[in-house]
Amino acid sequence: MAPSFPQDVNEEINKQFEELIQTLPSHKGSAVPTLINYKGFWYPPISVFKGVLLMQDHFKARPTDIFLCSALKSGTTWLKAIMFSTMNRSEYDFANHPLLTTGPHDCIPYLDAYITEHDVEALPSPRLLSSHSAYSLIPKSARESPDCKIVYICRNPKDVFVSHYLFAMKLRPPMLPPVSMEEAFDWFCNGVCEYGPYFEHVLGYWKASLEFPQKILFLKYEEMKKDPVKHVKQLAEFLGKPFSAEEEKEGVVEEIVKLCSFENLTSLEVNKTGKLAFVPELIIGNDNFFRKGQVGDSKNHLTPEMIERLDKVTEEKLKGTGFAFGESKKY
Ligand code: PAP
Repeated sequence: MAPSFPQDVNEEINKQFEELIQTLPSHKGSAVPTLINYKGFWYPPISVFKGVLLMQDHFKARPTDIFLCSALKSGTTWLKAIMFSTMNRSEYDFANHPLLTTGPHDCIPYLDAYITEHDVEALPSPRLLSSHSAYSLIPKSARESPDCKIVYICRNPKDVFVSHYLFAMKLRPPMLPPVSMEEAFDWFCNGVCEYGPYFEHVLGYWKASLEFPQKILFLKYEEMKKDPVKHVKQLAEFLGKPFSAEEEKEGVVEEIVKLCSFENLTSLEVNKTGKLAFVPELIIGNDNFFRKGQVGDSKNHLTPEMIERLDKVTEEKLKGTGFAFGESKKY
């Protein structure tokens, strides 16, 4: 594990990991049999959790680091493609772009898992990294650095739940008893989901983005779907790489939007048949990260009662925060 860390750090983390998975509160999970609650958030007790322990105190943020943070199923794959192509736009031409042969998840390492197997210090600056962890659990040095940037994406909870449930059922080992959508829905409404509670995850980043607007850009999946060009420009500006007038005239923004579109990415062989190894025990076909890519598909899966319940939970959770999901009331 973690070849870049001294042996005493590895030993300490392994010991902590073994102790915590025995002692932390647990709950049934959907993709995995059990989730454990660490400092208020639910994790699968696999080596990704070791990564979370490692990255909090043993990751050294650089001022040039850029983090893409998100809860599950909020638009990470899409934003990875957009961030990678925006940041590296002068390196590659669109006809021969790495994203044509590499899945978006392989373009930006998932730090929570990556740190357990790789030397993060060996990555060249500026490092683009992703995390599904809550704001309070991403590396302390990244939170405290005035310069390193965080881009967060959220999505309306109904679509997040449905997207995750369908994904989880594909990943759930077949020897385990199935979990019904009703059961998983109940857990989600009660705050139990991987890396969640969902609302606390979103609100943690939302509040931090209000406090540190130069450091944290908060995006909404639905708004990006409505006007991707505007959001790619906003992202580039935030990351200190605004598009020049010449680039805009040449249609570079539109090229990025087209390259990263659901239609384009799903047409590529790498995203149909390629596989992704987050950690040795978590190997996932790239196709699992693409399903419909639409806003509001949850209405085709949830009953009116479920919609009413989740809308009510959402209203209660957001009361007094000033935050609203993108278009969440329309479906
Ligand atoms: P992750 O948390 O496992 O990384 P993430 O990429 O955040 O998943 O979310 C997957 C969702 O984004 C899927 O939504 P759906 O189940 O409602 O369809 C997926 O289809 C959608 N998605 C993936 N790529 C794109 C894209 N290029 N544009 C829009 N949506 C996308």
